[in-house]
Amino acid sequence: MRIAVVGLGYVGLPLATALASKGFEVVGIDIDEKKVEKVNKGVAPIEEPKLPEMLKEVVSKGLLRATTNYDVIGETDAAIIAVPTPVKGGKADLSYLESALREIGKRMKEGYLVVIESTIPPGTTQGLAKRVLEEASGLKHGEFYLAHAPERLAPGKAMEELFKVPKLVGGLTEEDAKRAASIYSKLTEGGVIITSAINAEMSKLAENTFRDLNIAFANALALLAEKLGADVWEVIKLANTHPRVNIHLPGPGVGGPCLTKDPYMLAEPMEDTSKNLIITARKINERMPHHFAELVKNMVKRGEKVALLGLAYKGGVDDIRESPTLKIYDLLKDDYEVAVHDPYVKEAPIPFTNDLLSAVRGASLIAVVTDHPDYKEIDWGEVAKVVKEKKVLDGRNVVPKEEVLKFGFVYKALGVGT
Ligand code: SAJ
Repeated sequence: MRIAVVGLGYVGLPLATALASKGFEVVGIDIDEKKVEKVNKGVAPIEEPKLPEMLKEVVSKGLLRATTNYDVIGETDAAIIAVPTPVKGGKADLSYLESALREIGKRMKEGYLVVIESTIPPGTTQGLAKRVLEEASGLKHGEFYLAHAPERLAPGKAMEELFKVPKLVGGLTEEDAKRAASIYSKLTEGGVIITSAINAEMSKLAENTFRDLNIAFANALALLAEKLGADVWEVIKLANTHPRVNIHLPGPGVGGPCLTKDPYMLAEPMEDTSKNLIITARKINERMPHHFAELVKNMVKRGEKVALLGLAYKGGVDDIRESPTLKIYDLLKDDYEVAVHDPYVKEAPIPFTNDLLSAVRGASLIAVVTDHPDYKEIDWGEVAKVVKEKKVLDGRNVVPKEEVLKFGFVYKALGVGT
């Protein structure tokens, strides 16, 4: 089977590579010529563990190639769409999706299958997608097939999860779903679950919104613990000993491309009270970088140097999309000399270093923003020698408290009151 994957980003490229590794003949389509060139050379334009090796192999075997030209749709049997669906002003911008659908529609023949992996507002497959494909192709649904198989990949684990996580496949009819499922059943050991398009659309948004609500609750507890003189990390650990409780962790913010936007897509068509639940949780999470910046300001005099540890939006990855650190940097940069450290990040719109000692040298406060595993292993003795003032603010409960106290640091954690 020949498959076109439209959009060679964080979702599309790992998927195209994984499909090719299972023997499908895959052609990737992207509007970015530079990206296409790189892929054709077997070089990954995005950072994702294990992707470079796999990509190189499938490209060299001729199983994956890339192009900017949609005419290749005519040589394929199915297209999987993985283009961005950003949220602007609380509403999903579906213009990239619509344009991809139109370009595919113009070129697809009877019997063609279109699968949407992009995260979309409920009703988009039945509404916009079917309409645009019918208009552009002149075919009626039934003469072509249409399904929604939402991506569920966590950046940093994509090449594992593609082959392991159960795949939800929602069709407009069962026939649509079965056709799409026949592709994914060759990809994932986690199994393929067939459902309707509307259920697949809603469940994808529900997964990420559940996580966002849960983290917002943890953050609300952190703010309360600070006020009452409790320790939120201990409170959550205790509550989670209950067999039916699983409270997530608080922190200086919720970043990444998914949790920061998907809740808005789910909330948009809801009636007010339900919508408020989701929007309020988002607001709590969106306020956390401000709260963290306030904690910093309470610990250190204006004009001093502050070292922010972690620029990636979560631990163990080099991805800075919607990272809370970007916001915190912005909130502090006018009043402090701010140095940002990250062990993994290679490119960013703000100054940063991969060298920890240069970031903390002369600092009056070290503030940990990201839960990189590396921050559990810091040599605090060495750090103590180069800082101006020995003060640590731990936003993620990753710093070994006893260890830093031993070297004479003042230690404060987010979510812990005095
Ligand atoms: N975070 C917390 N506290 C926690 C867990 C996470 O503050 O207890 C923060 C992280 O630091 C990060 C943000 O939340 O800034 C988001 O990280 P994440 O680990 O929740 O997930 P993502 O955004 O990398 O990926 C999510 C995943 N969804 C779920 O786990 C339900 C992934 O499986 C989805 O495929 C992905 O969104 C997506 O593309 O939709």
